[in-house]
Amino acid sequence: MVTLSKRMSKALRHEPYRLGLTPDRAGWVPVDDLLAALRVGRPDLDAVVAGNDKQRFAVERGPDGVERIRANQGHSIPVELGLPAAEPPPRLYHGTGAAALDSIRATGLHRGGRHHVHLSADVETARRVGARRGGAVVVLAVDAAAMARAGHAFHRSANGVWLTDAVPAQYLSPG
Ligand code: HQG
Repeated sequence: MVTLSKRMSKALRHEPYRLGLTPDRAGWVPVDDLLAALRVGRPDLDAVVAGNDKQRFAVERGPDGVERIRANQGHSIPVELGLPAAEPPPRLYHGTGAAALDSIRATGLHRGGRHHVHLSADVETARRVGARRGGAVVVLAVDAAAMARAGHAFHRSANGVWLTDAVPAQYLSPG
């Protein structure tokens, strides 16, 4: 299941074109197209969508009646997720590797290859995100209330990840 989840993430977020998939502007592809491209059966796909620890995928019936699927966040291909701006909780968290700390302190958080900087609502989740790469983890607190007051926009993905364009260094402190 983890392997299939990773293949689905890659197909829907990063490399649809290599698999012959053409997501629409909002990142949706027909479920049947994804099944064919990945050569998997519907029960396996449904199990990943339902069982995924992070609710990474959304399945729905499109306006044309065709069932479609997209990743809830994390794309590197251009997509308009259409998420409304949302008021963030006063504090958000970002987990990262200790090696990145000096650079982050100097220049703030950048979105890298993704569309947004990803922030977590709680320390525990942030720690897990930071631990993905192995090595020492640092959790930073983000003064989201001050950022919002200063006009930075926040969005909340369907699976509860907080997204923003960048976090200037002045809003960061040890978590
Ligand atoms: C770091 C996973 C140096 C940043 C997770 C991070 C998340 C800097 C890395 C989602 C920097 C980017 C996103 C700076 C940022 N100097 N390093 N100025 N600014 N960084 O993977 O937040 O499994 O693109 O700290 O659960 O780690 O894909 O972002 O370490 O929600 O669903 O640059 O990915 O979700 O790495 O993770 P990433 P992330 P999925």
